[in-house]
Amino acid sequence: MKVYEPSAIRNVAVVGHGGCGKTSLVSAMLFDMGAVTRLGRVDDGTTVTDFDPDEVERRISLQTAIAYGEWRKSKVNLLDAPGYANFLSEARSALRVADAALRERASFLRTLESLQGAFGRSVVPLAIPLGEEKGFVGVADLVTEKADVYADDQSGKFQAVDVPAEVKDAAASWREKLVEMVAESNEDLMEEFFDKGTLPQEDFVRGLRQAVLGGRIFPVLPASSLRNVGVHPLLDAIVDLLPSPVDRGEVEGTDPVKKEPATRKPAPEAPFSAFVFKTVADPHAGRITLFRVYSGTFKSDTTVHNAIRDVAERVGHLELLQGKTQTPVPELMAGDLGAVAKLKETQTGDTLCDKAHPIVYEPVVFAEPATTFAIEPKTRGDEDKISAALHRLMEEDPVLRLSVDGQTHEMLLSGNGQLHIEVVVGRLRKRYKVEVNLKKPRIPYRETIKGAAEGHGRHKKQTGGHGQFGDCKIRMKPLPRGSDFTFVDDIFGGSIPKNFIPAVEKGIQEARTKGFVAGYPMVDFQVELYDGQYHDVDSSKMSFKIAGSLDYKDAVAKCRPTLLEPIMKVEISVPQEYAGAVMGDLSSRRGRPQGMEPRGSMQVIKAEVPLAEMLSYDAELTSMTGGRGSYHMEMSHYDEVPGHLQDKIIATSRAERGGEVQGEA
Ligand SMILES: Nc1nc2c(ncn2[C@@H]2O[C@H](COP(=O)(O)OP(=O)(O)OP(=O)(O)O)[C@@H](O)[C@H]2O)c(=O)[nH]1
Ligand SMILES: [Mg+2]
Repeated sequence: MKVYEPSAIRNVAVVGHGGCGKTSLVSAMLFDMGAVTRLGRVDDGTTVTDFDPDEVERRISLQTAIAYGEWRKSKVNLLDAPGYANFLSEARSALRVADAALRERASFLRTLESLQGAFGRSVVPLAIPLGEEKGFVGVADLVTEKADVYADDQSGKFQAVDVPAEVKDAAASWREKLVEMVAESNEDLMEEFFDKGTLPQEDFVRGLRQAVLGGRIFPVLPASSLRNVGVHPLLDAIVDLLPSPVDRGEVEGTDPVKKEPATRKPAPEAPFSAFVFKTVADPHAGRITLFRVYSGTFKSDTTVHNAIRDVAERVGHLELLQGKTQTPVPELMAGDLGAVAKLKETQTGDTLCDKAHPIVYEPVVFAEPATTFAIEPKTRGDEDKISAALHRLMEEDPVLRLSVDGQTHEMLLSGNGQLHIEVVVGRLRKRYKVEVNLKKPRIPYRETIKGAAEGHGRHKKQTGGHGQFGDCKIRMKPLPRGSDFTFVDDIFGGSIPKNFIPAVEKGIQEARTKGFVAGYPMVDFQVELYDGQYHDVDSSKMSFKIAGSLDYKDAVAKCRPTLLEPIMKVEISVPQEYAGAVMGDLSSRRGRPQGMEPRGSMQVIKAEVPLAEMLSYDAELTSMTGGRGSYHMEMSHYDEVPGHLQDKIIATSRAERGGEVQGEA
């Protein structure tokens, strides 16, 4: 396998919204580069980069896959990222290790218009299509001023022809705009342009490259991946115009020993460093680590230093990945992407380097999970197996979280959305042979009191010989939200001996975990123990514990107990045109808007919404926005459940808990 110099490498992430044709385009590029011998199709499950059985079955990409080919002596590394919002974290990692992004859109002319609308004139076509839709047969290249007409057999073969008469005027006018844009991007070219009225071809091409590298021009090209038309000019543009790792310049990181900024040159002779952007948990091959070499040369069969974990990693064969297919390589130079199996300690986000020249690169930051489901094993006793399998899956999926709710004792699985969680459940079944049921998680309601009152608890039993006796009096009052519980010992004069007082508190503590109204923990209140009675022989810790719990019930009943529910801080990101509908929907979920702001082409809506109204939000946001909206939420605070909604929650909880609830509704 050939080893490529940094200047001959292009790392291109293909991004765009769900189902817009990214995987198909990657497939056509690989075929046209001769990296594969047939044109793979998403609909037949034959593409290189949608290789996971779930991807084939669902016909959507679930993870970033890498593939490569050679085009005009350069190595083109393609990162095919998923488009659906559920898997955006994967796209984030892909963009991190790419030097350029190819943004895939569905329709050329509409795309051009909307892009120019959003980003202005700097979005320019480098070619225009010959024909539309099914009649799209080729492209008129605005740089070479030639046209290519493609064979109708998806072979990608084409004939160079003169620009056809019907697009000649359009091509000339676009070319003129392009030359102007290039001239505008550089002062020398501007002068030349004013002198001569145009630019010599050589200067134009050089100026175009510089303008693209400098981010002053965003080129757009028409192509059909299914019909394999117009893909060659796209590959040419990748090699000619997009930055190589060398163009990207030095990479910034931190020296973990000196704790100061450090940089690395993307050169093969520099000290070695690489960033791990993804981990795949293969049930057979074990852990596969995907990395980008940022500096130096990574050689097979060496030992490297993991600068994050401060451990040595023994490295076996380095591999190139063509989707799932691995090809061993002796070494990889700065800028290249590759994989290595069976590293022991290394995780996604880690930096590998030369121990003598330590450096750490900033890890990719992932959004907090948006959705939580409760999971239960289909077969009793499978809990340990499930948790072990999920921990393996969490290694490759940093967004996934597993926890046990302290209050409801449910096993909770959190991820980016319902689709994400369903895919994980599918993997548990297929890879690890364990089955789980998904349920909406139970809402961790709480209870509190709204008034203050006194209570009296007396426990007295006289059965034959030794009796039981404890008597206590408390004052109970509400505390601010979030204060939980305070116990104040206000006994003077020994009406209850010191050694029994903790028993009273214990009795109240135990009783409050069972709530009063609906069996949820009672919070945000204070109890002040101020009086009581005891008996020299019959009093015991147990008697006072029982008295304490009776006292608690007596007081709570008079303190207007009520239910609290968790309120979430929700952030929703949707394309502008859906913002109104999403806002309207939030208000039907008892949401309180907290503001809206544009972020790129998206609107970010912030609101506080009760968790109870958000349990199936993922599916509904997907259907409201055609899969283009994403959201995440985190716990904000607890708030009282509105009166008219309490009865149902109380009835449900009482039915579930049988006779365990203490108070009367
Ligand atoms: N008509 C038409 N359909 C296309 C084109 N490109 C892709 N498709 C179809 O669109 C569907 C989605 O294509 P993919 O290539 O999987 O799209 P994607 O962007 O990779 O999708 P995700 O990775 O799931 O976001 C498939 O059924 C393709 O056959 C195209 O140029 N024209
Ligand atoms: Mg895809």
